[in-house]
Amino acid sequence: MLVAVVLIVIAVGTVVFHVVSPWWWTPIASNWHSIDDATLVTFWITGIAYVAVILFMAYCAVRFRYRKGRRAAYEPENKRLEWGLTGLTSLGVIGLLTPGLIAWNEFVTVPDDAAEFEVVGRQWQWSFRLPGKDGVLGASDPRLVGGDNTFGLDPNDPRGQDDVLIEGDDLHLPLGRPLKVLMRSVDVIHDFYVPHFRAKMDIIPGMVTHFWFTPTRTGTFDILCAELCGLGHHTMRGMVVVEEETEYRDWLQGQSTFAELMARAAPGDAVKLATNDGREDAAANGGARSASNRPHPLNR
Ligand SMILES: [Cu+2]
Repeated sequence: MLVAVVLIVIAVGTVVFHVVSPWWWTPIASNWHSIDDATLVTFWITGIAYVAVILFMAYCAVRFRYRKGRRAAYEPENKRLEWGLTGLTSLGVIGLLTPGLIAWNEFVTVPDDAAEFEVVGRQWQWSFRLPGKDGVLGASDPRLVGGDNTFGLDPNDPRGQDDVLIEGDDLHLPLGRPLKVLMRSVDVIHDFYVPHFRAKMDIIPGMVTHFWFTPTRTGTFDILCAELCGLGHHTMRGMVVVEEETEYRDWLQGQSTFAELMARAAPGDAVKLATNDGREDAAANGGARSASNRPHPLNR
């Protein structure tokens, strides 16, 4: 009897703690309510299954407890029970998978009017590239990554000349516009994650991954790396600032383009972009090492 009471207290306590928990999601700042809904459905299904299994255990502990002289009946096959459990489990699995698959399909199906920007992951900092006046990102190639071309942009591609490069500083984005995120890594697997946007995606060296979202409120939000990517993984933090279109335009005006940075760089010298102090340390501790020691492709 004591076992049954303990089991019921655990089940009820867990549910009560979930309801009054001090930990909950950050207030959402993007269009991805469907991702929150999918998570809520998961909570409901796993929660109901959890309570049902524990209550069944408590019931069994009382109903089938030891009594002198009583023997268990041996029943190796019970078709009705097996079909029932198979059907119930299948319904549960379908309920768990379907909302996620629907949300995932929306997450990677980019609307035609989405504007593009790029996130580059590197041990251990985030860099960003925004299209310039032509609205198009220029070509890039991992083989072009070098000391003064940390993004590996093709210097011969005219579309890349006006690309705006942000390294070691905050990413600014305009409010209310659908945005397609293109992600590249120059070293290992990273994962671009903004909890307020409910959005995250692995970044795999050698390929470009993507998703899309629309920022729905202004503010400054954390960017994290959700993939253990080396010793300095915990320092791989960044900020995204969502602001009104006019403020965003003003900020964009003040940033350097690829052409300006290349013109400013003496041949062979590393370009120093705006870098926050803490993040500069992280990069100096090995983050930029692999990239900066390679000869620049133009000087070979
Ligand atoms: Cu990382």
